[in-house]
Amino acid sequence: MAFPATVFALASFAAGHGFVKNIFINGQDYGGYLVDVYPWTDAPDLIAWSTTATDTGYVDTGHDVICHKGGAPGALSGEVVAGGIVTITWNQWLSDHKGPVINYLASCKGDCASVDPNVLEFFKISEMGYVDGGWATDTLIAQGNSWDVEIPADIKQGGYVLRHEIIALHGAFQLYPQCVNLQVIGGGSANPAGTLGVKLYTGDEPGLNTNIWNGLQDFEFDNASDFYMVHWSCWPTTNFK
Ligand SMILES: [Cu+2]
Repeated sequence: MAFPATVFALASFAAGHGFVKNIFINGQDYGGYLVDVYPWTDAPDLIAWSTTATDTGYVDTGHDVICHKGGAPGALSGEVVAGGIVTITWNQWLSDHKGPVINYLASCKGDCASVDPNVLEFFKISEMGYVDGGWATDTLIAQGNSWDVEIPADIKQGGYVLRHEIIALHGAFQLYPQCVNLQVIGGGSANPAGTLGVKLYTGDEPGLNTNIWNGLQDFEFDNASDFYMVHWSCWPTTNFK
């Protein structure tokens, strides 16, 4: 006896994690890279980076950390005024995949559509970890799988890659980065130093190698930001949560 095909379809869907399906900026709705559709079609030009992560799974080391597996720049860029908000919306997130949500920018020093991901130097602009008894991913789900990213008001105008990332903390750390091209207008003169994508994490951070499914008793949470690894501060520091 054969199982109905829908059983398998549902099973594979449930095993998936998520991807960014929309990016909203100042009333403009930009489509995300629909990794469940576009790899098999003639995908439209997007501000979102394409990936080959058709399993919507995680990455944890090497080149894939930059902008996920096979990450390649979008052909377009979303225009945002410095100090403005970029709202990232995922198609879904699993409530048991808990951990921080972190946002980085990297200057493209030119056209983001043709930038080499290996030379992008990312600086962190915001992060949330474990706050008031809940993880950032709980907040994301409560917000309809959405996250507002505030672009620093004082950075230099120009092309930037926004690297938005969820980290799930069970077993080996699981990075779920998603990249988007932005054209920042206005702004000031700040030009923060960054870190190559492959060097964002060493893999040895204690907070990244824990399994919160086994409980949190081994960790002190009086400074949640210390917990989850990232050893350089946000720009500007007032965005540090
Ligand atoms: Cu998973």
